[in-house]
Amino acid sequence: MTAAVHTTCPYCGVGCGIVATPDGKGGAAIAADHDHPANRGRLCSKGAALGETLSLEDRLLHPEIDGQRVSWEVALDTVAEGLRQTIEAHGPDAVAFYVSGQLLTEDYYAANKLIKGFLGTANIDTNSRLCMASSVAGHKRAFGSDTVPGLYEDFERADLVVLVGSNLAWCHPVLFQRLEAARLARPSMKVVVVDPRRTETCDIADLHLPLKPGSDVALFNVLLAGLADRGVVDRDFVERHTSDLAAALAVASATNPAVCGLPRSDIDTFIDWFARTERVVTLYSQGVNQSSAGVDKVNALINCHLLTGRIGRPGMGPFSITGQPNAMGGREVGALSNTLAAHMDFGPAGIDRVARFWRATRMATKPGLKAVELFEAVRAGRIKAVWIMATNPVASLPDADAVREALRGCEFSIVSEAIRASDTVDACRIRLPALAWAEKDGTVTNSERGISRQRPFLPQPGEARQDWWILSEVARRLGHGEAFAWRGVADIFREHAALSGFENDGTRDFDIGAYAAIDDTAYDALRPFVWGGAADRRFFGDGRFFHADRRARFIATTPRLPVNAPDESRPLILNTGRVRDQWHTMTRTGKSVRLAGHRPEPTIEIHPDDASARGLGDGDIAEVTSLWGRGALRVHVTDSLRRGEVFGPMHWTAQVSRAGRINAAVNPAVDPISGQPELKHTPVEIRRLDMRWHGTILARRAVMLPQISYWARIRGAGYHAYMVAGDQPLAVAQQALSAAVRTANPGPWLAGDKGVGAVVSDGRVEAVLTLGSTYEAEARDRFAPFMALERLTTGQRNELLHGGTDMHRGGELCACFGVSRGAVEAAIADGATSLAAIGATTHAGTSCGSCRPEIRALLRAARLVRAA
Ligand SMILES: Nc1nc2c(c(=O)[nH]1)N[C@H]1C(S)=C(S)[C@@H](COP(=O)(O)OP(=O)(O)OC[C@H]3O[C@@H](n4cnc5c(=O)[nH]c(N)nc54)[C@H](O)[C@@H]3O)O[C@H]1N2
Ligand SMILES: Nc1nc2c(c(=O)[nH]1)N[C@H]1C(S)=C(S)[C@@H](COP(=O)(O)OP(=O)(O)OC[C@H]3O[C@@H](n4cnc5c(=O)[nH]c(N)nc54)[C@H](O)[C@@H]3O)O[C@H]1N2
Ligand code: SF4
Ligand SMILES: [Mo]
Repeated sequence: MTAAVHTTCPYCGVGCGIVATPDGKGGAAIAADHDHPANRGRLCSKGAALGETLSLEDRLLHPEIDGQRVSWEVALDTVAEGLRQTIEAHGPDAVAFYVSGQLLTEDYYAANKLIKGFLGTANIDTNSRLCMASSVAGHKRAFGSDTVPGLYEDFERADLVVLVGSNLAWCHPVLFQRLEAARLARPSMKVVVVDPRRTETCDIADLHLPLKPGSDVALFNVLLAGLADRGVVDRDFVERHTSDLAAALAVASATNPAVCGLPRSDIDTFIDWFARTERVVTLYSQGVNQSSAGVDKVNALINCHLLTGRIGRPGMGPFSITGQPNAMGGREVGALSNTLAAHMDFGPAGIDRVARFWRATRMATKPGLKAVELFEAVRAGRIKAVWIMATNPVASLPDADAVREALRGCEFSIVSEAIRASDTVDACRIRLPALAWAEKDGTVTNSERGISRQRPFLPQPGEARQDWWILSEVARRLGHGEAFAWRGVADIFREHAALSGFENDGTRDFDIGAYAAIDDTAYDALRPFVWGGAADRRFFGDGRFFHADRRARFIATTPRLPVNAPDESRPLILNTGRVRDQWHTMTRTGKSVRLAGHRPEPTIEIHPDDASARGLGDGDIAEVTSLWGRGALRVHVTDSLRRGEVFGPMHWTAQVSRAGRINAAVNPAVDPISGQPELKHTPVEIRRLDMRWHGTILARRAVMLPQISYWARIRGAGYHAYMVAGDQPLAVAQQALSAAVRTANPGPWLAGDKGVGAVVSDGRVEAVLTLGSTYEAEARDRFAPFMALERLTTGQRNELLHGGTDMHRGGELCACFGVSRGAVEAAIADGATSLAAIGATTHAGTSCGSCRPEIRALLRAARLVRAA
């Protein structure tokens, strides 16, 4: 295989098209697809670095039981027999699947069909429960169906874009770039960001509303009442196509805006802009969904679009942006525990229809457990067999230590995984090797209902198999061969399409029945397409919703406080989320060198006032403690947060840090309707850990670190980088760490100044260690250039041991060209005053563009300094 293959990015829900050209040596060149409607030639830093994630060194390549390699026959027989015995002895509800929005639609369909149609339980939930379950529930309450009405082009055609709880610049960078470009072309367009933090997304905001966490319902109630007061009501639309406005308005009018903690004038500006602008898109993400009031937040903002009739027409509507590449496919196959396939529900008609279509032998007849309760049931022993696919719950579920304990105590834990070691793999008994992105075949659906092909471009490694195949082999062993007799993914896609059209007649939004007869060649060549909607592919422009009376519902949303409130012993609110260059639990982005530099460590961000009240300084190590657990992270002091709130990234796991796994501390409170956990609001306290030394290690071969209070590791080019700290005396640490470094990286040891030591063999640096009583943020960047040299000159050796260089100061800003913050600052100091000028001298910001908000921030800071 060396021809270029058109496929889809495996990361975020934007669903960018990618052209992959294998190099014949296991790698591939990755480029943006210029013809794909989602990105038209754009990629972000993560997508552009996909080529660095393809190596096989960390892959799970053979089935394993209790740490022993076994054949597929043995593994599949064991899984099937275990499921059969569990069901026989304890009933179907003692079995559960926990799956993922990162499965392809065909895999997802197979998992859902097996458990709901043939094992007799709906105990299948997906990590999308943590991601967009509140949107699903909010859509259903408002529209009678889980429909995303709009299209990406609506952002470009809107005159006002409201981003609620979305850090679009970092989490959906290509859409952010499209928005940025649209704004440049049409400067009258306005952007409002509603987020307690001042994120990089605020870079393009005309108005930032840093509301009190959890107060979105109040804000949108106040907006609804404000619109009604100003008479901005589409009376015709409201009368003909909606119901229950009075109750919603009554609650909205009684809402006190003060709970948002915002200046009244800013709220008024927001209402004015919304009132004045016909074309408004309200895009929202995890700041809305991951909340104990998530569903109400969704409905509060949809209410405003229903009142003004601004839905389903160009440039307007509520827009739930999905996180994972196939979050939408998961909704289509109905893999949430409370939904059925093809956008059907657990009503008698839905159950009967799906059962007939599948010729189900043991159809689930009631909804199953939702993610958090599902793992509680595993821990309590009510669920005795659990099968996890394409997700890492020991890192990504709240109260994560309890999840690990649940899995370790489970008699029959199965994980289908692409990689050999993860926090979840480590806790499971049976490990099944799954194919990964470059090898997989099927379809995914992006945030705008766009279905695209993922096509394999690398050979299948080892004995790894695609998830649908593993599932059908187990099904066959359980006696369901006929229902799972697919020869390939095209068979599954046709069945999925046929079910969507089965007895539909316009009663369900999701209908791709036209594809039920697609042949293999056409499936292989399938071009990206958006399903459903009217002629312009939008839903609801005609006012026809999917409740039985075809009307949409206003929902009366009463503001309420988050479930766990801060108190004296835990006065801070822990907010969590993403950073620009890492994807979830770092199993893939963590392999990339160029993605490592932007945020190399797990940090806890804190406001300067809260930091000084606790004696915390930038670079300290702090312990974050909640009622559920704790973590140890690097402190970053920043006024981008409100007082009383701290922020930690979700990405670090036990594989790459000692205690950066933030979900050990995150509370498992959930929304009462959607069951989505409140991942953005945990009461915590933070205290400084007294470290007696800090250090950095760069080593070509991985080092087994001794017991120390803090460590985090990342990739370097041909080496591992460790940031370390501890509370032993410095001399003791120096000895223990240099011994550990030298055990893994043997060779002559050279001692330098200021706690620097290095193994230099034949003139090449094998490892370098620096330890001191204070934290040196720049050490990794200072030593990195030496690791790139095959042979040190005498001058370079002196520099390494006695000086170092600061050419890479400040960490990596531009991941595409490896340009440091220091280099950009130097360009500014040399007179560059624009993005273009910086691009011309350093290349920074000229490729994927993900770093442009940060460059602009540096330019602004420099302007302020000059003005002062
Ligand atoms: N780089 C990167 N991109 C990703 C991912 C990744 O791992 N890395 N993951 C993908 C996935 S699966 C998802 S779901 C998306 C998530 O995409 P986003 O939802 O944009 O990302 P988050 O950082 O989780 O959270 C968004 C914002 O919600 C804010 N927030 C917290 N509490 C509140 C509140 O009460 N109200 C409001 N209005 N805002 C609040 C946070 O401060 C945060 O800035 O990203 C996708 N894209
Ligand atoms: N504190 C906090 N926690 C959060 C969030 C937050 O904002 N804050 N966000 C939540 C959200 S929105 C999400 S979506 C989740 C994401 O959390 P997870 O789903 O747990 O994170 P990933 O690292 O994407 O895990 C996917 C796993 O699947 C494996 N894999 C990749 N491809 C395949 C495949 O084809 N088959 C199989 N079988 N395995 C494969 C990968 O190696 C990886 O281990 O995290 C949630 N957790
Ligand atoms: S925006 Fe980035 S991560 Fe998302 S699909 Fe496009 S390239 Fe992939
Ligand atoms: Mo997500």
